[in-house]
Amino acid sequence: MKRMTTRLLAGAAALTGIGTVSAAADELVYYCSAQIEWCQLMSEAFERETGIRVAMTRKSSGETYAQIKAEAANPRGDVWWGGTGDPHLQAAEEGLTEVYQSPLLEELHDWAVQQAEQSGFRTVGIYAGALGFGYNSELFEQRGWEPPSCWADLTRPEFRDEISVANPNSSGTAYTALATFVQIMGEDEAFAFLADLHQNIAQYTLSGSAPIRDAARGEVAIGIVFLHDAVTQAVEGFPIVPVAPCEGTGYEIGSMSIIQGGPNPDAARQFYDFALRADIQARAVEVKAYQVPSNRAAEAPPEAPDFDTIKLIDYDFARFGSSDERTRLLARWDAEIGSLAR
Ligand code: S7P
Repeated sequence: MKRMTTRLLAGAAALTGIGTVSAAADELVYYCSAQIEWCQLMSEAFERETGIRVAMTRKSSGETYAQIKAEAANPRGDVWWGGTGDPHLQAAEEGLTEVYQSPLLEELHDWAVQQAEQSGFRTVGIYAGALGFGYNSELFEQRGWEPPSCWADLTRPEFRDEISVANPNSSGTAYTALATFVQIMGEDEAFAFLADLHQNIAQYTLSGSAPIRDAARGEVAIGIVFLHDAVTQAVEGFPIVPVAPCEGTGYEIGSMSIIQGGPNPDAARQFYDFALRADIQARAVEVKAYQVPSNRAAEAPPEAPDFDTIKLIDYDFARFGSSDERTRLLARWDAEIGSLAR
């Protein structure tokens, strides 16, 4: 309707010569940090329903945070959808995102609302996912290896150059892993573990889900990822076995934020409400996205990892989503792990 109105106004302006009508209300600049297929589904569904044209960019969580920060003096994006919650919380603390209380908040699980409350309503939970790893069972059989069941198993010498994980600067998944190890082991022990693990890392990827795609194709044996990303590869038919580590594990509250001062605030709020709806969240399964949805009326797909069977830690989002802590931990990772010889 809005699009039609704008077109009619534009047509009238052309006929009467009264100047131009801004097309701004007809557009949404959408930054997406979930898997590309889901990003596209959301973009196309929103365009189809509203007639608002969507310009989409897909980047990992840490990269999108950095882009929004770099653009803060002249914001280009309207809404940031998906990606792990920590960098959304950091953006909120730094005033890079806008306060908005959607009328749909009352339909959401407590954990999603808590994410909103914690940020002063500058972000909100849209899905949840538990961290873990997946291994290629065919490779394991061929090599006669015992399957890993704990984080500690990943430092076994036979896994040299057989593990892939992302770089926590670009990837929200890898930052969740870093914060998880710190919470399970204590900070110095976690960095000692990461240094041992480094011996087995084939590569630190840009994107958080790339490691399990590498494992699926047999380029490495193990990928450290969110469990739902491992499930996606298994559902695709690859010989991937997801593992919820025995010591316990962290999790993400995948989040959404409206960018402060973005060019199309009305369209951003429209998208925000749209993305919180149960019928929209339930469509994730169409693109094999198996996160747990935040709207209580959107059923988690049967393939989604069952949180009740996973030993989840009480992830400290306030600490690990704070600007100082995230900046400090990433600097320590760069100094002590990213700089190690390969
Ligand atoms: O693939 C889906 C997903 O695991 O990716 C998001 C992730 O943060 C984006 O990738 P990066 O790790 O590269 O930032 C998660 O929020 C989401 O569940």
